[in-house]
Amino acid sequence: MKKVITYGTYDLLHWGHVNLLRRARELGDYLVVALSTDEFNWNMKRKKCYFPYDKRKMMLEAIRYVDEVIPEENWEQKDTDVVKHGIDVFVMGDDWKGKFDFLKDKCEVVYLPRTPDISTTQIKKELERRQP
Ligand code: C2G
Repeated sequence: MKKVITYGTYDLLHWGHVNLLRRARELGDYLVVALSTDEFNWNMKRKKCYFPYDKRKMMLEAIRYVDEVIPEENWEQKDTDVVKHGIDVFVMGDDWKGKFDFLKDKCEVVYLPRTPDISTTQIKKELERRQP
């Protein structure tokens, strides 16, 4: 079984996320998503999630392309994750291009083109703009 892993916040889930998950899953037979915890998002990414971890996890688990969701608690866990979970392919959107090449000695590293014209930041800004 060819196992794929990808990481992310996946807050305000949108079609750009689903597009990434679909293509990631197509690279193997099993997709693990390492989902950033609320603490990691705030402490390390200065991102305050709209939805808490358990809701973001539940939504990801409902996506047909996703086989397993694990917590992403720090930047350093990727090395151990790919070994612990027997990962063959590490996938991220190409906004991260080159950032995870250090994993190439453990697994294939693939950066997929981001889906244009959609992002969580864009959704939040558009909602603010529509406020009366
Ligand atoms: N993505 C995409 N197209 C978009 C928006 C996002 O392909 N329009 C991809 C990103 O490139 C990423 C994934 O969807 O691979 C999840 O995006 P985020 O939730 O924004 O992830 P991020 O906050 O970048 O966290 O350790 C890595 C980090 O956890 C990644």
